[in-house]
Amino acid sequence: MIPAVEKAFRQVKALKIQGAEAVAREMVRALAEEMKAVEAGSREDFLRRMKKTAVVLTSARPTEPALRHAMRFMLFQARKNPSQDAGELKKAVAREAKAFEKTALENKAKIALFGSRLVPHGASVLVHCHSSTIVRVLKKAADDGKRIRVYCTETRPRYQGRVTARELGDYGIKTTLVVDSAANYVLSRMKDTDVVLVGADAITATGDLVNKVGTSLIAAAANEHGIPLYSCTATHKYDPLTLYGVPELIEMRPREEIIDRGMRGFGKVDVLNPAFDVTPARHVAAYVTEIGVLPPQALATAVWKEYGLDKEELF
Ligand code: RUB
Repeated sequence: MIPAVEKAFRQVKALKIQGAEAVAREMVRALAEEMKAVEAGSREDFLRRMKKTAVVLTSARPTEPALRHAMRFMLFQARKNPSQDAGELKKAVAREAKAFEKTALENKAKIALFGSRLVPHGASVLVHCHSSTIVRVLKKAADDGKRIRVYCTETRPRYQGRVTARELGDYGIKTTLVVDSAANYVLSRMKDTDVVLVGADAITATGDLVNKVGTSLIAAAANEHGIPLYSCTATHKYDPLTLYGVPELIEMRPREEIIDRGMRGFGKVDVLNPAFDVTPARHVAAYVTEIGVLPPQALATAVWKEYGLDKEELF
């Protein structure tokens, strides 16, 4: 891999670039950069190398269907015109990477519009982790003149919630940072017009939500208090492999994220550090997507209806 692509890979792996959307876009750019530098002897050679690079880039975050989807989409686009030689393919891949980015931005604007309509004036909103989509929804609500209060969980162990809190605070939105375990306390004081908003890393065929670890606990508590939880996400987080019985992998992160170098006396202690967890569909009020606000059970069908069956090679 060329140095710039290696750097992108390292940054994604180390969570310096995080959030499903940002990861997918960065890797599409990286794939296009790598393919620009490749000297392929033939169309077949080009496509073989492209697939190899896509598989390597995907391995940076194993639980990122948006990333897998983006890589599949790029391969599918590259393969679809058999008359293109290696030189033409190079240009086509660069074009597709730009188109991917454009569509992602357009989708996000639609989700921001639909999602902001679910946030009433005067509402309190609880959010978890850092989702660029959620930040966009909340900024849109603020742009529309709604006065809202957002509670951000810190999101241990990597504190992505601090990023959210800073971004919203800087935008002039009233923001409160709380420790993760205060989520139930916040929810218990909410009124029934308030909402919980989270992003998504993956959505399964049965409508379950895979998102930052802790989401399922917040969702269960929100359900208990009668507060709706919406997941705002582009439909490319839907993982078609789950339709064929493939379980969603949960990425395990290193122990050093929890037991850092300064902590003594933990040599005999094991650490479990899952990056994500699964929220059952029954705790998700709806998915707010670019094609509309969908109940979890309808999402898979709606995606198929809108975009057709996923005929791309699944890996
Ligand atoms: C981030 C996370 C986000 C989703 C959605 O986890 O769980 O909620 O990725 O983000 P991590 P977006 O920090 O481990 O990547 O809406 O930006 O796609």
